[in-house]
Amino acid sequence: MDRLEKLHGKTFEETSTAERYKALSFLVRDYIAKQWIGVNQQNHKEKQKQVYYLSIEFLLGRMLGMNLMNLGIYDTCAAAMAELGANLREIEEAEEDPGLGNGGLGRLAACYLDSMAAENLPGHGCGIRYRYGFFEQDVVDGYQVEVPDNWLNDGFVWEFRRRDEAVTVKFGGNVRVQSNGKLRYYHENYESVLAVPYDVPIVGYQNGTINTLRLWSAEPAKADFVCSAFNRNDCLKVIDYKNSVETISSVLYPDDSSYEGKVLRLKQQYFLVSSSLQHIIAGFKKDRLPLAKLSDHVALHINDTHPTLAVPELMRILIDEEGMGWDEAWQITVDTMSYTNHTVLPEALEKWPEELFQTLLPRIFIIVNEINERFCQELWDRYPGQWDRIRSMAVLADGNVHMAHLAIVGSHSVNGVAQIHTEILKNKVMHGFYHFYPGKFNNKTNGVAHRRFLIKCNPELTELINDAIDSDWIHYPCDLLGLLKYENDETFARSLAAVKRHHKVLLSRYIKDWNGFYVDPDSIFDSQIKRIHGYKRQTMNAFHIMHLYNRLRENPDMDLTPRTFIFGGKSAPGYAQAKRTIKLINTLAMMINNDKSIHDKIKVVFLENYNVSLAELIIPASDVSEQIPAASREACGTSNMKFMMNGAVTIGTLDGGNIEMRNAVGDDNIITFGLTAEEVMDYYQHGGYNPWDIYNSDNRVKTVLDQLINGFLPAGPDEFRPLFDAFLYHGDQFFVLKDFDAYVDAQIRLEKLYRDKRLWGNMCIHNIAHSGKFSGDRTFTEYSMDIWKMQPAIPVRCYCRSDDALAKLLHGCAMPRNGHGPAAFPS
Ligand code: F58
Repeated sequence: MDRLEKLHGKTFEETSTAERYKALSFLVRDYIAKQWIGVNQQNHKEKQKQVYYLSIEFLLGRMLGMNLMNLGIYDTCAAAMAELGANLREIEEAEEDPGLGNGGLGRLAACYLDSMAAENLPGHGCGIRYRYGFFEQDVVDGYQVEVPDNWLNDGFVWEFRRRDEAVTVKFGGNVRVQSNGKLRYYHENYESVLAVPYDVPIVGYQNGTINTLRLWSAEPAKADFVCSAFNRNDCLKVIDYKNSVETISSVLYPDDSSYEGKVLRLKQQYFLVSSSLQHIIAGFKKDRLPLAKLSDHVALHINDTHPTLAVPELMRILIDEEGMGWDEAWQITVDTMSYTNHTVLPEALEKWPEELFQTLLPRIFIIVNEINERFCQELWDRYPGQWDRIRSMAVLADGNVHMAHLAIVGSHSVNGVAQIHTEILKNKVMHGFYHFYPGKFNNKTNGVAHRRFLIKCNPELTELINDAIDSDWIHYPCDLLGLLKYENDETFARSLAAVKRHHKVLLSRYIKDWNGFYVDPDSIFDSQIKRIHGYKRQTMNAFHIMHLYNRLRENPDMDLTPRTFIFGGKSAPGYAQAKRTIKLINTLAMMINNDKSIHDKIKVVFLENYNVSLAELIIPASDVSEQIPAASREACGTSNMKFMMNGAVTIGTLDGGNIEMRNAVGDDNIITFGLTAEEVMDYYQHGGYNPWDIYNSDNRVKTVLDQLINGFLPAGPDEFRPLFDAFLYHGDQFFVLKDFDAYVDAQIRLEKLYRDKRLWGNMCIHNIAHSGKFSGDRTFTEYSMDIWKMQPAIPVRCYCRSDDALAKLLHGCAMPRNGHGPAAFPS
């Protein structure tokens, strides 16, 4: 109260919810800061190995509620707010989602920060503090419109600016080489940019650990940053310079279709790794540790290819600044770095034109060139005369720098994010590298933060589980298997259904408020929430809806369990087909939701501006989780796991994490369909698929596709022509038509299962019970032990590293607690 009055100069009653959010958050921030200081001092003293997770994205989600929960003071705080007549949940909702990410890989980075802190492991994030987030999605007349995401408008309570720890990052210029027996490289005439860190504390789950997410902001480096009042041209130059510097950290994934856009993206990548590595090495030296032993004390993780320049940057620091020889520096670099691949899509594997790279980063280019030459020499020794093979693996080839190749060559570990994805990397996409470095490749199936995506967003389910099997599962997620004994327990099933319905009512209210129409909580809530992309096949879902609608128009009395189809997701701003898919979904919504003749049997909802907070609302409320990518294209997926934890049943293809989910729950508890990854890849390799065959033989497909262009849909005459063309004239790249029949059939099976309440309830229980394996704590423990060679402070617990989890559970895994409890919260 005191803090609130001082901060806003108003009485409690006079303040808005946003002001209350701010005052409470500042109070919690103070509380965290005190503990944080102690933890950092301890880290320095103990010289424990630290891991730094380098990532261009961190999709954090709201922090107040999570921090309160992790500190163990949520209930106290909720009660205190209630006493004042305020509602903590409403206050939490006043927090803006920090828009520092776009999709799965960014959210995964945030999940691992959560797990590392919860597991008491000193693991920190390094990223960029974008002035504007990815973008805010408005839907206008059914189209996605990108609005700048001004997430910092009211400040970000959780960050601590550390101007005193700023470092300088150098771009452009030239390199002077001097040889006095030993070659020395001097980078000259460069442009300096100041990287100013903002630290965000990452609070561990009720264990006293506080790690750090360090986000860098670009600022002008020149000390004489003043313009003479008499010289207007000088002034304009200074302003230009300031703007060009600040652009580096202004927005995530700037449009890279132009040369300038590409320069900016590469600048961002180097800015991130150079500032992070300078800071890490300086800290290391301050602790008086020998650089030769860097990898014993530091692990640097490259999250997708964007931070790959960490490899040459570490080489630069070790050679140019620390005077080390190449071989020693290389050994240290490889031992310290590890890399995760998140995609097999060829267009998503980054490469930069050599000329652009060399101009922007002349010293780094020399190092990359040397890495390439040495690597190609090794390849030549092993595969003499095999030019094509060597070219396909080179770091520099066809005038480009191949970032994934650089990341693989410069790391001791390369991992995929699901078993099938790792196998595809090993046997197809990166086969040459696997042949050459078989020991580097390993799998780490993704996992998600069950604290955010179950405990926090679904307290009712958490309570139900706690009542049933006690709360140990929170620390040992595999204990959820204990729920299996509630199969066929009517009371439990009823309670579970009541929890689901409660969340469906909440989501239905949100839809009424935002989309303006009512959806029935007693209909099946069927959700597909993810980036909008061709390979994720939101179009297939839309075509199935059109097909159902066609059947209903023919027979309005058709026996169909009412269903609400929910979509959420952003399209990349330059991705025209994905944007058209959004327009298609919204067009269907407008047409179907207003058609009285079908008696509300189906409804279509597109939720604007999908983000972490919306996911937390949608996931607990969903009965069905749509995970339907073209097999082999989805590296893993993570929303599939979040839905599973909340008792939704998956309808999905045999791809990514779905396969391991099926292995966990068994065929009866997941609905799978469609081409296998082998079949899809076989078509890619050998051809043999003609979408016209399906159009001509399957009347359902013909009708739906024709409706895209024959005026049936209330949209411009040529609005959906490019979609029609993509499916028929451009080969249906992601096999939507090919899988359509199997998908319709799977949907029929699903509906039949849903109608059998007892069966469906058991499926939900099975899914929740087996979801412990997909907690990020399991994945992160595997990373820490297998890749980073760190012993988690808490001994390994029952994380289902294999399918013998049940056995482990039966034998009991009595793991000691770490003994840190929450400190007293100031009243
Ligand atoms: C995602 N990748 C994968 N990339 O698609 C998903 O299967 C996986 O579960 C997840 O990573 C975590 O491993 C992803 O989110 C991007 O957003 C790219 C960023 C760079 C531009 C192109 C999209």
